[in-house]
Amino acid sequence: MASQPEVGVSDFVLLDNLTTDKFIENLHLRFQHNKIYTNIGEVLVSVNPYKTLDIYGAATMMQYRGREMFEVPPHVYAVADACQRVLRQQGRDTCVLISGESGSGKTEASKFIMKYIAANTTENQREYIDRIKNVLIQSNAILETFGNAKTNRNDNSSRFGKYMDIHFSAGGDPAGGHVSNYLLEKSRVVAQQPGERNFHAFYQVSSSSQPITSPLLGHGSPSSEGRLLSSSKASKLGLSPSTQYQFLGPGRPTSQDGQLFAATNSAFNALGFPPRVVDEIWSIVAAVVLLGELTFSETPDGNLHIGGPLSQCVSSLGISSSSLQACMAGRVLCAGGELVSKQHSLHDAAATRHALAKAAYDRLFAWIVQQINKAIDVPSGTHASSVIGVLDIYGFEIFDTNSFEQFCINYCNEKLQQLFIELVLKQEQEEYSREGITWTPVAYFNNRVICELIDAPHQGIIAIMDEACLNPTKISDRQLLEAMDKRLSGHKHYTSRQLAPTDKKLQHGVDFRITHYAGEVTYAITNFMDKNQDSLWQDLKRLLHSSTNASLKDMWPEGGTTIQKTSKRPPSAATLFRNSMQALVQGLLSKEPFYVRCVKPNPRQAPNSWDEQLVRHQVSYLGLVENVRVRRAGFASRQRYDRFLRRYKMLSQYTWPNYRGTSDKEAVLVLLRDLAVTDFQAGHTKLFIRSAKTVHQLETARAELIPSIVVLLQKLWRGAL
Ligand code: AOV
Ligand code: MG
Repeated sequence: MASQPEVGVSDFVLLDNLTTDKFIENLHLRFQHNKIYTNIGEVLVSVNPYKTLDIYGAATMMQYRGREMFEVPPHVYAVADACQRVLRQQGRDTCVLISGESGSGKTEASKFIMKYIAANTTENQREYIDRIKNVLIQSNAILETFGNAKTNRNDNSSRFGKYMDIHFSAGGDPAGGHVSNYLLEKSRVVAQQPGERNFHAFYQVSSSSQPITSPLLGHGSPSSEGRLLSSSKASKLGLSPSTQYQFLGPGRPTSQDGQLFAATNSAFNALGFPPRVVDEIWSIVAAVVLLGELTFSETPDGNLHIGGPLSQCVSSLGISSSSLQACMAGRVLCAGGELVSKQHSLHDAAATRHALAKAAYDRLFAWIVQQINKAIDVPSGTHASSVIGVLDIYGFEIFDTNSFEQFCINYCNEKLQQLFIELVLKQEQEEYSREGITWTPVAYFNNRVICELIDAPHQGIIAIMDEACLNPTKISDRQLLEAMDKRLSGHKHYTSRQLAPTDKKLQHGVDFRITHYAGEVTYAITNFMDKNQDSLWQDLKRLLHSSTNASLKDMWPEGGTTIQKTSKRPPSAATLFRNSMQALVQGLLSKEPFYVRCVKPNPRQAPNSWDEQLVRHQVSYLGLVENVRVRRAGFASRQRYDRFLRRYKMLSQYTWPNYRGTSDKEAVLVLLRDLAVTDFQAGHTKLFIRSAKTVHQLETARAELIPSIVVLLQKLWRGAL
């Protein structure tokens, strides 16, 4: 690779006199020179440039192919290549864990990794592999349309957690994939904070009634489908780009939304979604917007009257006006084992409408992920042997008002940080002391205590919330907060106004505060009970199942059953989320992890702007300086003596073909002395080599010797020697 002048140090391990100031100085210096990537050993630190850099093209990709991380400048491609190499050479599953706060560049990094992995394939079955690659990459476009939105932190913020497994054939080529999605922020469907938008899909479909002048149109069949939809279907959907819709807030669709609409349709086409299904998906999205426009009033004879675009709304949902009317006017309940009808007040009707809109969209999203999985699944008959997992979650976030969704999102970030601490900081240090390696322990903050505050059985916040939800008498949000206060008083990371009466930043009876690893967040308890219970009237499920929109019907199979007199309460939203996080962590633990730690340079999403305080805060809570300390005292390689000896014994006349001494450890030390290798420490059972370069040199020497050894062995076998 053409060597470029070094800016600062490209690996923090090489910094003289490591301090947080020096760390930030190096990060800033490199950022100013557009060197957004810096290593900490094999951990990659990435700073969002908020501008397009010419560092992701095919030529750059070629420079990283098959190269060791220490041979090439730090880059997200180097991480992707290392992942693929471990997979190909050792047959081990790997994963990339991308973390950082909202807007720090996680989703972009995940896409670059996928792009690199997809491009780095062999020449076998080119056409088939090209299709798989295309499908994997296009699936991202659909997920972003339906699962991302503009927030005050990020114009394209992921509002769901995404973990994608890419499956590889025995030859090392992508064979398919699987997406797991975590808790979509569905409250956004009906309301957004000032300055934010609803999910992109809503604006894309509303912009579709405008003639689309996208450069993406005019390239083959997918685009003509986009055009077709824009002219005929969109007007049928009854949406107009210039109308202000309740659920869409003050923001109007932009020309970019129009272009992205075409791109989304093109992606649907690439994944093999039939045009009928695509039409049905957009119908549901449009119907959700129209649900927000319905008005409720009472007729003189006391019945519910629905005004607004009712006929358009029900036609898009594929249901009858009368059935929607019935579900808004009242519901059937099971009380004391008997089914009874309950009439809705106007307020109940509006709340039911909101619940229906959220549930319809949430289920639509989950269903789209299922369809994507069918499209990218490893075809039967193909043997997929290993996996690279890419985790791209919603980043840690603090808004003016933080609710149940932020609570879950920030908990997810705590779990990921805990995984990083366990694997990178804790286990590494524990191994050193176990092996008797000379070592000064590095102090770091272990956020396990915060994870437990949230998810400990019986005592954690989730357990307290679930208990309240199970209570036969209805518990209010305020009562829930009181229960939490009672059980959590004295916990260092939990505060409420009741526990700290002088803390004027907290509203009495409403707010509680968690001191997260990444900062203090004040949560408003309002709606925690409802959001955790997350129940939907059975009538509404039946309503959606009755749809003539075949996709919508398919999304609500449980609506096909009769109303049950006794239905078991399903697990709460927080419990489901906690379980899915625990399963995720278990899955990740079985893979060899690589880390990308993303840093946001300023809160304005602006290029060339550096907010020292913001960066310092992230460097601190990500534990980056501690990471360098552990790494510095750390070692690039550790191997059991017997394995090391077996692999390298041919490199010394004293150990080849056999060492005549007493132990493997002794043999390894003789071998190293003969090779003049000094940057190691000898543990009780393992050898620790400090630099990756030394390991590389050993590997090269071995590779050079192998052909002559093979010749020698052949001669031996033939009795020629
Ligand atoms: P996030 O995934 O970490 O936030 P994104 O990956 O969406 O953040 O990045 C936010 C924006 O920063 C992108 O839309 C790009 O405009 C810009 N950006 C990020 N990385 C790069 C890069 N390498 N080069 C150029 N621009 C970049 V969130 O989903 O809100 O938690 O939770
Ligand atoms: Mg994201």
